[in-house]
Amino acid sequence: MTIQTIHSTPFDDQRPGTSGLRKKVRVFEQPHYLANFVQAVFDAIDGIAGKTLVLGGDGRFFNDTAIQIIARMAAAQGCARLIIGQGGILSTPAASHVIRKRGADGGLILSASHNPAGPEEDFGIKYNIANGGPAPEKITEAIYARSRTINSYRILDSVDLDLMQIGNTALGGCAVEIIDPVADYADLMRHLFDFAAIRALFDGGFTMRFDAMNAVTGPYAKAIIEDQLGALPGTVMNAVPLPDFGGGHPDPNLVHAEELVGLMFSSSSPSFGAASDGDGDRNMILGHNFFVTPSDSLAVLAANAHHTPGYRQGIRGVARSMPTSQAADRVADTLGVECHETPTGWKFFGNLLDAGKVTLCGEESFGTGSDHVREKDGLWAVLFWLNLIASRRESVEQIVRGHWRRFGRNYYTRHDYEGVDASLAKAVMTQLKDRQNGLVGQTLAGGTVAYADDFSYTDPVDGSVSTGQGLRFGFEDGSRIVYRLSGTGTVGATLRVYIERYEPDPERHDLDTQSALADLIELADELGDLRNAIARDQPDVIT
Ligand code: G16
Repeated sequence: MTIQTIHSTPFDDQRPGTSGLRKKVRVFEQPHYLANFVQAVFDAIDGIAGKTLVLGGDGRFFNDTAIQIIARMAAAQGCARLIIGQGGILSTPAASHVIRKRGADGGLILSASHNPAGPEEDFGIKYNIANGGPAPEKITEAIYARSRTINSYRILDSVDLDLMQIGNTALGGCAVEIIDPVADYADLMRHLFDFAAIRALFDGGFTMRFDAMNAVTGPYAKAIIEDQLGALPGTVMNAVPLPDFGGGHPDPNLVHAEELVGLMFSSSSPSFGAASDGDGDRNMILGHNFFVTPSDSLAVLAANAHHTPGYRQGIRGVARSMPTSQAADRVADTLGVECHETPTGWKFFGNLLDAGKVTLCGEESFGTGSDHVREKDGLWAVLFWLNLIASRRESVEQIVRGHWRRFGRNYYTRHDYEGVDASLAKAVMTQLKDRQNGLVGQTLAGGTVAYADDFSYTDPVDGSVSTGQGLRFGFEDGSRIVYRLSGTGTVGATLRVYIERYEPDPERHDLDTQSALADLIELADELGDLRNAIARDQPDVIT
């Protein structure tokens, strides 16, 4: 086997976004595109020689091709050990766990998360560090800088690895271990949650559906929910991971998980419904005729963590991304624990988790997780809810309504305008920023503006500062309108508008969310002048 040095020229579009580099498959298929980026990662981390790297992805189209290229590059550059999920499969949280458990130096996770897959759809790659979490900005910026100057990479001239054969093999001088992608993760879950109580729940006739959306969580959910917890066969729907996710859009929300949503909002609904996304880090929680917003889910888990074996000792603190509703803040306040507000992106939770400042984290974008790994974790959230249902003997709706009675309700919605011309979206943000000048103290939609700013975050652990993280319009009663441009899309720009209002009065906890927020929604359209500026009458997706 010879080591080849391949000459290439830099690409200027390899800056990692909110969660790694995400592009159309056709972009990744360009000669040298993936290899250049991987070389930029290796260079930015001072090389891969002597290191252990975990490798896996969500099984989408191009996953196996990419794994073969990365493995041969790592082997050519002195990597000591590669740990790869069988078939090239590892859910994002499982990859995070394997990195931690095996003491690896890092990992490359191949996924474009909830974005559709297939030859004409999306692919992605991100580097996770030794704590199992996404690389912080310092590293992603170094990768980007290197990608702009790179002019060659080294790769082993070898045959493909057999990714299906569990066990040890070698690639040049690099030891390669193909592992069962589910086993370690399932073990971890067994330690965190009361499997006996959940099993008793299912034995007693409790029913659920978990929609794996033909993406990576199918094998994980089948092994844990059906085989280990005893749920009826067929509980996991769309359980077979497919390279194009069955042509679907594996984003677990009310719009894209329509099959599950239809079932949960019908008379034949099971008691509990849940879904995860392409790479298994997102989750949606549903009861019969009842949707739990991700922000509420975080708050409920924080308030009830003591019901589970893994968090029986209580939680140290909670962190949420800035646009996530402030429901969890109220719980933290009551529990007397720390509460942190970070920019969007799971990478910002890593330091807080490592420093033991927080135990639970969550984001409005259907992400919830804890210090058990350094990624958000879809199936973990589902098991947490099952544990709560089993120990409280209440339905999803009863648990959430009880939570609102105790803490008040944060009505919350997100409006997404997708595929907007990037320059128009930028102009909206500039215009909004200008509007913020002198706004504090003024009355808008009957509320007094308490602050109007561009969110910036100083990491309390390493002091790093991240600016330009979203425009906030906050009111004295705690209501907020936030505007942000997504960092995960691959076509044009996605403008996100997040709207929130706190309602302490239990008599007013039954309103439809869009009606409860109607005046703020109107104000948000008006402030952004969205009808004129991007010529859209309504959002593409409302969650
Ligand atoms: C990623 C990040 C999340 C973020 C989400 C949405 O999730 O890991 O932290 O909240 O994107 O980001 P944006 O609003 O910039 O599109 P995932 O599930 O796509 O990896």
